[in-house]
Order: sequence, then C-alpha cells, then structure tokens
Amino acid sequence: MNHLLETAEKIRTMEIRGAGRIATSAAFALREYAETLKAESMEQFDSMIADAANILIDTRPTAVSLPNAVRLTTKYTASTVEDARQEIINNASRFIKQADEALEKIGTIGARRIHEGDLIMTHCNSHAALSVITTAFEQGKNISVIATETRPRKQGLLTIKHLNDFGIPTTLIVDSAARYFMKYVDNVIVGADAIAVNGALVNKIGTSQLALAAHEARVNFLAAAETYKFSPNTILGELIKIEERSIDEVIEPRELENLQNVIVKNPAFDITPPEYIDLIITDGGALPPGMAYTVIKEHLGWELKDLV
Ligand code: RI2
Repeated sequence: MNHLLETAEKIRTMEIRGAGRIATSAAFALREYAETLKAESMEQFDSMIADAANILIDTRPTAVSLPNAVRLTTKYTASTVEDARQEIINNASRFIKQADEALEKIGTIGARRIHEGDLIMTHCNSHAALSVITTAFEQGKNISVIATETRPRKQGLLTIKHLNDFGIPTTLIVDSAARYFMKYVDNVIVGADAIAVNGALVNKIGTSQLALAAHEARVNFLAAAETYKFSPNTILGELIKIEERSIDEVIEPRELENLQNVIVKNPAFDITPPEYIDLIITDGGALPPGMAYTVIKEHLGWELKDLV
C-alpha cells in the first residue's frame, strides 16, 4: 500500500503530472499493490482493490485518463483471489504498453498534418502534443514552435526544455501574448485532460483562449489525445469537474494580507467547445470532435448500459 499512497501523493502535488503520466503511474501502482496484497477472501480482495482505486481516483478530479486507467486495470471477472490478482497485473501491463504505443501512433498520425516550414503553437506540457511535434521534426520537416509559459505552474518551461533537447527552434512567450503571435502560426497543437461525448476538450487553463484566437485567425487547432482520455461518464450527462487548485500557486499569501476586498481563483483547466477544434489526433486516427461517442463506444468499449 505504501507505494500506492506515495503515487497518490505525487499525483496530488503534481510531482507526477500530465494526464497520460497520471494514468500510467496509477496502473503501475495498482499492479504493484495487487502483486503483494494479502486477502483471506474474495470479499476482502474486492474491498481492498476498491479502496485503492478510490485513493488514486480522488487525487485529481479532471483528467479522465485517471479513472479510465483505474477502471480498466481493476476490471476482473475471476472468482478466486489468485486469478483476480493475475487479471489486475495483466490489465495494468496491457494498459501501460498500450499507453506507450498510443503516444507513438499519435506522433505518426499527427505528423502528417505538419508541413515543411510550419510554425506550431503549443500550450502547457503535453506528451501527446510533443509526440506530434518531435515526430514531424525527426521526419526532417523544418518546423519551429511557440510555447506559452502556462501560468501559474509554468509547465511551458518543461516544454521548451524538451524541444530544445530535440534541437527544435522554439520561442517562449507569456500566455497573454498568444493572440499577438497567432497570425504567424500554422497549427496550434495542445494535449487533453479529458474529451466529452460532444467533442469538447478539457485542457490546461488558457487552452480555450488559444482556440478562440486560432479560430479568429483561421489557424488550425488540433488536440492530441489518447483514446483513454475520452470520458464515458459524459454520456450520462455528467459534467467534467474542473479542478480548483490552491491560490498559493498564483500569489504569495502575504501579498494578499491587507487586501480584504480581493479573492483569488485558480481553476486548472478550461473547456474548448468542439466548434473551435479542427481535429483530435488519437491513437485510433485523426478524428473530428463529433466522433467522440464512437471513440468511447469502440475504443473504450463503454456504452450507456455499462455505465448506468
Ligand atoms: P499529456 C496536463 O495537465 C496538461 O493540461 C496537458 O495538456 C494534459 O495534462 C495532457 O498531457 P496537468 O497534469 O497526457 O499539467 O499529453 O495539470 O502529457
């Protein structure tokens, strides 16, 4: 249980972050937990696994990759502890392998949308979006990138480091400069924390402003998202919860001391409507947002009857 609790804490504090990484580290933690868990009966096993699943799911509310990974990993049909244990181990290993392969497929598919000389704008730090960019670059396309800083946690700095290591010419800008530069951009590519059944994209706060600016400037707006980031529960009409993080990420508490009339808000994500999204690059293909239901049904295998 220790490793699982440690993983949960690292996800909560964002030491482990990025919707994909959160999901695979949860699968790793559950695999290790299942390997060592001691249960006297199937009932005890069921409840221990359910508790572990909930601990992980409760760490961050928005990235649907997390509950999807946990559900796929902890789905077992066996009726003995040993068989169920093995099923979980196999599920976790399969999920981790498929997640790795998905990033590669997204890179290959997405790179076809990138052309020689393109200037790409990206936001935050998405391994899926970066897979598209670095794959296109490694194919010999002469591209460059504008990366937004991404306040408040400045994940843009991780992105510029990653791009620099590949040798990709990169410009760092503050978030508020996105529209100023949009007229020079050929493609905006961002990642996804969740995609709703209507094709709406939930991603790092500020994404929807980029989408709006891209729409206005007639610039392509692409999201890169593994199929396990689509949200089955939105079929039930559930809304994706937007995480509100501590205001300490935005401002030093002492700077607020004498400002009795001021409050600070720190939503971590926003929602981009499907009308502003040209394509979602998934491991199942480059799809228009309107195909979200098909992804949930065919790739995740969940239909309304499985959910209610
Ligand atoms: P990958 C991140 O969330 C960002 O919003 C990023 O776009 C998204 O996850 C997807 O990242 P956070 O964990 O899975 O930084 O593509 O809050 O790496």
